[in-house]
Amino acid sequence: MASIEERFPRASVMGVVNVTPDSFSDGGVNFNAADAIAAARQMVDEGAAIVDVGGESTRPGSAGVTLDEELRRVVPVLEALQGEVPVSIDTTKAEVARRAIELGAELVNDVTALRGDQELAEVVASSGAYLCSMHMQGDPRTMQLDPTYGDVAGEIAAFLEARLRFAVDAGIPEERICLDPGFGFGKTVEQNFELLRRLGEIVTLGRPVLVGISRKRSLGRILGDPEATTGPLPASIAAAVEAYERGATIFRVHDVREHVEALTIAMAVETASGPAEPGFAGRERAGQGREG
Ligand code: HH2
Repeated sequence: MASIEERFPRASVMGVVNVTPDSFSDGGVNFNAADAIAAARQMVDEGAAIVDVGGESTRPGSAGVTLDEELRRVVPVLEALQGEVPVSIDTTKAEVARRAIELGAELVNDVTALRGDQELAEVVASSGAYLCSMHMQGDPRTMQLDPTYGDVAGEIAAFLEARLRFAVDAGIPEERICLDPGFGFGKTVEQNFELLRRLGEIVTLGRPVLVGISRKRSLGRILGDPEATTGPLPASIAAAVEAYERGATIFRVHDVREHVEALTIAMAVETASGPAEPGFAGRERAGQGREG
């Protein structure tokens, strides 16, 4: 079975498909299953290596949804995409992950880093799915009230290393795990930017790093709106390219085509040999030429 770095070479884009009425930047846009399915197909055509389907918002202040409601939202989408679009499931619930894997999901994206549902580690371990293990201080309801760190990058690196060990001890092979510092999950604007600047300290843990900074509110706040709840696309792209330059591998984004284009340029600069072969699964289909 392919390691996560073989399956998702640097840089790979993960498109966000929120089947929710209340996500922080696109709540309601893909709440209807038909819209979510169409959005997922389009993301792959635009070069996404995988789409991350989620039925529960984790925005600051959110309270969560029941298991039945989450399944009701994501199952029809997963059924339609099965065998056609590579899917990751963004869930903290073992039962949702189990159903999603049955329906073809290859990656479980758990924002609790296996600290929530006690059954989730076993579901991932026994299925052979990939795992994204993310840092969060507190929980979505309260995480932005007063996030506090002595050394933000150092503490998050130590946390992710410990959660990696936990996952491996639970039977999930290390080569199937990627790590995510969790931009916006219990972090102030300053902490998010320090974390981005020092992302190399997470990369040195030796696992692929996934970043989800697309549209996050810190971007809007740096631009001068102290009440911003989202950030604009150019700011998202700049942050993604900064993360790429510090070694990030997988980019969880809402605007796939624009990020694929920006990251293709960043990759071409790094390799000095034109766009690298791996990474953007849909590049050929999206008709992006390789000459000139
Ligand atoms: N961010 C969100 C949700 N899931 N997963 C990972 N691994 N990393 C992230 O940064 C991340 C995530 C929040 O973004 P979004 O899904 O657009 O919003 P919401 O949680 O409100 O649905």
